[in-house]
Amino acid sequence: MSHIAVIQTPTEAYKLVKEINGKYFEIAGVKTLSEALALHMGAFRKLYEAPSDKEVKGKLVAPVAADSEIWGAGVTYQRSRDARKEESGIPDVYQLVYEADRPELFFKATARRTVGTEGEVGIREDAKTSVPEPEVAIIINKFSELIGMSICNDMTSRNIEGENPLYLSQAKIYYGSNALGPMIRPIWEIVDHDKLDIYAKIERGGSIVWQAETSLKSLNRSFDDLIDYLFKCQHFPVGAILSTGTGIVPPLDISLLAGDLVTITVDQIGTLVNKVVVTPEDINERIK
Ligand code: DO4
Ligand code: MG
Repeated sequence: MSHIAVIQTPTEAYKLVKEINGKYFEIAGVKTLSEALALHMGAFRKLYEAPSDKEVKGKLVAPVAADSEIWGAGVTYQRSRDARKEESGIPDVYQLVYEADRPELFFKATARRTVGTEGEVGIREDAKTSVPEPEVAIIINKFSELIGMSICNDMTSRNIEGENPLYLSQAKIYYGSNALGPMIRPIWEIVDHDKLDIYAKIERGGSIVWQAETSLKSLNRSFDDLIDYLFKCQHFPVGAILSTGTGIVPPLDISLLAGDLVTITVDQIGTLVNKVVVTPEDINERIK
């Protein structure tokens, strides 16, 4: 088993490597995920599968390149539709988009706005309720070929979105709102990639306060359909990462608190773990 991974080294912020048994190896001919996603899948696969004994040391980071874009799909599972109808003052939009041909797609994050496994995810200081959204992310090259799968936590300020769907960007795009990782599993290594099980839990002070599971079998759209719409009237010279929506939503009385641990596991892909911190309103003045 192997993964496409990104590590930080003393000289490179986002170095693309091949992970085997916890060790990282150089992939000759490609230095970043963007370079990989600018190649046809066959060409990249050849480079990826060529034997490499050049081990590289570094810290595992989110599987992105400096210029990666992360997008989100929404209301792609019945559970997401129902939870949103329950919390929203304007429930019809969710029912309509669930049934429509055109999916909900939104810009979620850049590399700078994304943390990897063991990074900290944020809950907005000005939100009353915040939830994780455990999702499968698909990695697509510039030719719209699906080359791998990863895990995304599409953090959401629930009451802000619930107040008005037009607040979606504020509910979903803020400092600390996106986690991706731990790595990318190449699509050619995954068996039945559209049937994987997804598990999530929130731990607080060592106890599980919420856990749930779903399966990609419950996804209401195909990956091909989502990719087709994502690539309409768009230019993705370095490919794109698309989080395919959540099928797991906590009940209304569960909200994340600082110190919580969110763990998302997807069969054959891996486990993404993130600690929750509060994103203060004046974060812009605090970080250098
Ligand atoms: O409609 C708002 C966003 C939906 C979403 O992120 C999801 O269903 O996962
Ligand atoms: Mg989502």
